[in-house]
Amino acid sequence: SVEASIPEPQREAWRKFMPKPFTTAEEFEKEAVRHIETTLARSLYNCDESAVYGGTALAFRDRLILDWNKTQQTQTFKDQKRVYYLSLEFLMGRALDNAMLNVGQKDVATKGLSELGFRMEDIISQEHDAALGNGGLGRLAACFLDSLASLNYPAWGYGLRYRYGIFKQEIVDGFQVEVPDYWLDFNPWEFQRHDITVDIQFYGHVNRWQDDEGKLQYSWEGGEIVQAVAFDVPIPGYQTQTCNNLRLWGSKAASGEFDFQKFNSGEYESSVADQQRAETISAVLYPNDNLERGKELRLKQQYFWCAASLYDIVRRFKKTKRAWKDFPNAVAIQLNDTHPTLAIPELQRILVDIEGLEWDEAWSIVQKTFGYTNHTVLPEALEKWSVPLMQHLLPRHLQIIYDINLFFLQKVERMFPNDRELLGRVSIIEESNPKMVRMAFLALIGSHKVNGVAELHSDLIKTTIFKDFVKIYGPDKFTNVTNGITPRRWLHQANPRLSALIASKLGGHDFLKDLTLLHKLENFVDDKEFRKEFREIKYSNKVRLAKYIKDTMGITVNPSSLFDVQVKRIHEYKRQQLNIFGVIHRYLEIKKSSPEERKKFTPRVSIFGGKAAPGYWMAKAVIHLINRVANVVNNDADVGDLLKVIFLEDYNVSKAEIICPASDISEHISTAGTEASGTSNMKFCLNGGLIIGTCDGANIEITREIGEDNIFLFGNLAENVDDLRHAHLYGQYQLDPQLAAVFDAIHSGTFGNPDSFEALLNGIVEHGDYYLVSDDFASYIQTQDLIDKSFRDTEEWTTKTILTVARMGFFSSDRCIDEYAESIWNIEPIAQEKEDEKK
Ligand code: B1H
Ligand code: IMP
Repeated sequence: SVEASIPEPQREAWRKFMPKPFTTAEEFEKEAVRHIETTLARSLYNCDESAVYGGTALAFRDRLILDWNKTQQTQTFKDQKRVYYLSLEFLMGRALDNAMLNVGQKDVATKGLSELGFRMEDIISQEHDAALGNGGLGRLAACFLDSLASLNYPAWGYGLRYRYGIFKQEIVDGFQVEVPDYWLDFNPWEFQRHDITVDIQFYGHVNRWQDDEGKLQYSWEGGEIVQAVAFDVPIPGYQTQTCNNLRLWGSKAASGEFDFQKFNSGEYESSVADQQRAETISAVLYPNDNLERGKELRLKQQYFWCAASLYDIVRRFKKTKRAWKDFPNAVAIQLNDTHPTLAIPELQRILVDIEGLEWDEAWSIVQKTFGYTNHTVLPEALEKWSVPLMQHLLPRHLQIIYDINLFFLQKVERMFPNDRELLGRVSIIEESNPKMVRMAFLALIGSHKVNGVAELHSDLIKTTIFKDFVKIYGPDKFTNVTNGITPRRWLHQANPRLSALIASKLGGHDFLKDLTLLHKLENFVDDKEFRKEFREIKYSNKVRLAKYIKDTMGITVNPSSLFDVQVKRIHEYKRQQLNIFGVIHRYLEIKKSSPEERKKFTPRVSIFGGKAAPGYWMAKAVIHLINRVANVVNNDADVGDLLKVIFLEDYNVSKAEIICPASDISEHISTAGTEASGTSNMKFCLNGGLIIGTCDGANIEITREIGEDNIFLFGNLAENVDDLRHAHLYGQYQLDPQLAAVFDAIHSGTFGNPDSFEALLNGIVEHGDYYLVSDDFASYIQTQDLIDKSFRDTEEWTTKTILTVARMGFFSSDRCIDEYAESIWNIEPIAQEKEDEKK
């Protein structure tokens, strides 16, 4: 059993044989070679880069596991309050480089590998990205895990172990094609816990009876059982012994479920089919970003994961033998958006139906335990589940949700008597046909705090989707925690030369643990030598990206050009269409100018990247247009180096690590009020790139921190968006004349058959231009011209980029996690033993 331990007299022997972590290149080589020979069964004569990657990863995993064991032991022993971060997405990217840098042994391993005849870079690039997420929401969860461990907080992540992560994107004839991402062929970073399994129930029916004291009792019976198996992923902190845990649940048929009756009576195939049906639950990540589709399998995923995680959390709590009312003093659970909202009725069910607590006592525990982070106000992304579906799949949970709603509405009724409309607006149940469960309302009602992810967004949720709830609960239930990013991956790992330059000026790498120290760089803004090195690093990062473009696409781009980058999920609200229309405008301007005039253009490379949800036709049309434009522009001899257009295939975390350090300008140009925060804006700035952006999400706070002179803002403000939309639909609509010229070019067939783009253009010209592309076009073009000018003044540009880096301290996910810990979770870090007290 998990709890068994070695008796005291025998522990001496154990301690004597405890493995010791390697510290020299030679010790590292010994470990790596041992793993290659024995764990992987490869030899001197058939050892390629992938085997060396395997040996290196396993050598580091051993190290992490030693730290992990110690960390879990300490956390169990100290029994401080822990936080559990529930997220359906963890977009981790590669683990090896991160592990080497966090434990501080990358140099040792680099030396070791070169003694074995391999280059570190080649070995690192053997690793398959762990891509269990769509975009910002999933990557935020990954940055949070890094910060939680680096700050020594007792914290676990809980997620699903998808066999297929986000699809791999291929571009075929300019169209996106989705290819399955099977990433588990060789994954040295997970540990299957054969002994940690939970049976999860679906469907069935509810029994109700009176017990001896006349109290109503409920039990949920029958239905289908699927087994959840734990897979643990170690999460090392940066330069600390803390190694936290990410527990991912895989699904398989429950042991009773593999029907031996059927098996023995010769129905072998159908018993295997049952097995496969169970495994389907954790088979694939839903590839939608900011979009909900209401599929039954998705609801099954959500319940499967919530129920397994809560069972595990409750089991851990019960080991401590504390009273139930103490549960919120031992456990904080954070809901990453509404996807884990079923954890709320599930905990209530455990406490009332299984543990026998009174409803009110249980409900007070539930509310104190949960916190809910909202990540979007887009209506199409707000989760709703149909009541009949929930009735079928989770009959007892639906009853509990109805009871939660009843008690809540009674309270509202007492506060605001006779306001029927208010009751209808705030009810968890939407009275539509079919009725729907509004998950955001359930999450809000079941939590003690609700937060948005940037100041504007946190204000917006209080005036739009949750307006009535501010009246009911008061403003203090709502708070803001502006997103952040981990400087370990997004500066130190992605841009080692910049990290080293900064360290040389600030006297060490302390800024990686306290990013506000970057402000000291301002002292060097006039230092000639520093400025030169700073520029050279940006240039060499651009050379690296140019080489990547050449190697993968065969297109030559000039690294002296202005690199203009927009990489993120393709979505109408993020407005890649605005960007590509701007590119077409630029192309038309170049074409109509004389050879003399052409010399005045600032050469640009417009780089796009990102995936469209497979069923999102408008987003796919945008990808197609970008590729058609690229085809024409890149092959037009009149244009030459003045403009190149690149669509990078299969944008993911490890490509972001190459792209972010190589941009001069990146685009964060969502319609104001639609992008909750954005986090790539922070990554580009931290790497000395400037941004063109709208007054949206975290752009606003970035501006406040780095200064208006160092950012290129344009476009309408969030407060004007509703009026503009209304005017489009009910006034006469005037297409911006420069945009009209762009549309004329598309219509005339400059970029091939225009039929493919009819819907895209019609959405703007005929159907109200919901995303305000035309309203913002003139201001966008003008701002791009300003950028051209500014970029030509190398000295001015250098000053802007250095000041930007120096002022990005606020956007570390460490700051963000400290805010959650203090204002929502009420948890403390675990005190670390000092070096000399160890042993
Ligand atoms: C964000 C999502 C999202 N907000 C539904 N909402 C999903 C919604 O699979 N689904 O159904 C998946 C993802 N993702 C992003 O979160 C915001 O758009 C960004 O602005 C924000 O920076 C990020 C992290 O807070
Ligand atoms: P849990 O909290 O019981 O789930 O424990 C999580 C993991 O931490 C287990 O799988 C153990 O490996 C480890 N662990 C928990 N308690 C102890 C302990 O007292 N000593 C050592 N390891 C522990």
